[in-house]
Amino acid sequence: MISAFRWFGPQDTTPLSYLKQAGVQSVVTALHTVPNGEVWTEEAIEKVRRVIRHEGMEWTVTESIPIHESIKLRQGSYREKIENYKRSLANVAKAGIRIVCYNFMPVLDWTRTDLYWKLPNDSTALRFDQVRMAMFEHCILKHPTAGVRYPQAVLLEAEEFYASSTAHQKDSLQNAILKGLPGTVDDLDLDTFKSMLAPYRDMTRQDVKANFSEFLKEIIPIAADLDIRMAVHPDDPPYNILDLPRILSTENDFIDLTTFVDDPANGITFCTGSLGAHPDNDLIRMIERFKNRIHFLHLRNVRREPNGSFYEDHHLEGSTDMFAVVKTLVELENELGYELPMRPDHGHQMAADLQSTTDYAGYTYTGRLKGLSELKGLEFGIKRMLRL
Ligand code: CS2
Ligand code: MN
Repeated sequence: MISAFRWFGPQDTTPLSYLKQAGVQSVVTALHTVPNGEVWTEEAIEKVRRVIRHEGMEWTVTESIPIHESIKLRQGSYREKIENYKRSLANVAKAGIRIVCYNFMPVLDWTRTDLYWKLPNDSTALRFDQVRMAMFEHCILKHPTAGVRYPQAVLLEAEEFYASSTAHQKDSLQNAILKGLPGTVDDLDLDTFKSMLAPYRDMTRQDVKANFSEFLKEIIPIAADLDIRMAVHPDDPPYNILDLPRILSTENDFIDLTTFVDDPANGITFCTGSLGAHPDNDLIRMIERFKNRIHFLHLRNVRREPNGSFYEDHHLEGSTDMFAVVKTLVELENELGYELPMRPDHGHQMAADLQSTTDYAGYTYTGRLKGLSELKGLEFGIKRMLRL
């Protein structure tokens, strides 16, 4: 596994020198200041690439070139946005960047109800809580279908929770869910958010899948010609929320992906944190099935709870057997004859992180450094054990 780390560009509070000191070879970044849907120019890409090179590392993975909502909906300016996407891909390829991560989640990227949830050791983690999500949808947003989508017991608990929450607690829940992610969506207010949900009201999963398939049919041949591997990121959480159709949550969804366009350039970001939040996903079987479609690794562990809630546990602890995952990946790399870039996906807020503020929840330096070290140590031991 090639040590990779996400960096949010020159505005990131974590300097590149910290990545270098952590043994990072592969920097994962994007042009975070370019609005979603616009073309990434050669000059702008080159500028960032040069800064990374100057520190002795390479920009090898783009995460993400975001997909404009009009493409997911296949409405409005989607034609122009697809053309822009193709141009961005061509420019990225010119800079020698060959892996492009993206996602196809309507409206939101990953979603959590708590960004600073206290762990027993006083560090904090990201958490998705079913009852708090129901409270947001049913009591704050007043989503028209929340009352029928959630079990009655969950709704009752959510209502009680809402009644006993302070204004500050309600605000922080709303902010956690609507938290804009760097380079993907902006921070949203409730009304804007409602207007973004509206176009999906009558769309089914099949509709969004069809739009995804159309997008792939246009993009993958171009990516293949440019020697770019597209790596779609799974939904997070891997099921529908807010009645929005999510289409990349399970093994069957990824089988569909591979059949839409049967080309290795049409690949996957294997994110164990996102996929692992669904109890039916057998991660080992998925690695073995998708093999050369896996172009980029996000390793992270979640601890699932019986009602669908989960939190981000230590990288080697939680509901996913990380030993089995890393062993299978090491074997896969051995079979493929090349290594995959792997970044620790999120980290706890701990130690020095507790004193500094980061704009990017989950992207603390020390927490991710701990994750990277543990994962690389695990890989080291497995390789020795397998005599590789
Ligand atoms: C990331 C995602 O922070 C994360 O969980 O894995 O935000 C990811 O960058 C996007 O979904 C990929 O487009
Ligand atoms: Mn991920």
